Amino acid sequence: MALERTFSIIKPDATRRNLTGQIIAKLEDGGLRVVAQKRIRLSEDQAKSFYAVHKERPFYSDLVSFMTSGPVVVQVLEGENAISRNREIMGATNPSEAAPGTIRAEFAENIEANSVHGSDGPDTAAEEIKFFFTDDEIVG
Ligand code: RTP
Ligand code: MG
Repeated sequence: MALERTFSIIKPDATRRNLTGQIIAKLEDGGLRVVAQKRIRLSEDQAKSFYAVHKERPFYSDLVSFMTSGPVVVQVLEGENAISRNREIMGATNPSEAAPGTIRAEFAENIEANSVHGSDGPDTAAEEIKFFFTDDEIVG
């Protein structure tokens, strides 16, 4: 299988606890390469638009508040089957259901403050990468 790219966010609960390096180590140990990265503060508009797919869900406004509550690290990750590989390394959305050794099992605080985001398919990966990065910011 050819190299694939996915989009990742290290969420505010993780940057607050200074876990960025430990999370990146798990991504790299899992076979992914960071090919673009920046630390930013999401605006309310960015968070609302990024999570627009969830706008009818009961947790939407809490999620937008959480995602704007502190710095995030946005990344493009590259590797074989990067999209599904990243979701394996992250673990289940709810840390109480996440497999041992996954990022969420080790670091997530709860189902919302769950330390990382990863794209869920090729179309969302492409859209999410474009939302945060220009082509010349990605160095494979
Ligand atoms: P993500 O999009 O962040 O990679 O996470 P995911 O696919 O595992 O989960 P998704 O269903 O897409 O939900 C997006 C994010 O919303 C928050 N959430 N809160 N309070 C709740 O019940 C609840 N459910 C989801 C989490 O931050 C989740 O990652
Ligand atoms: Mg999702």
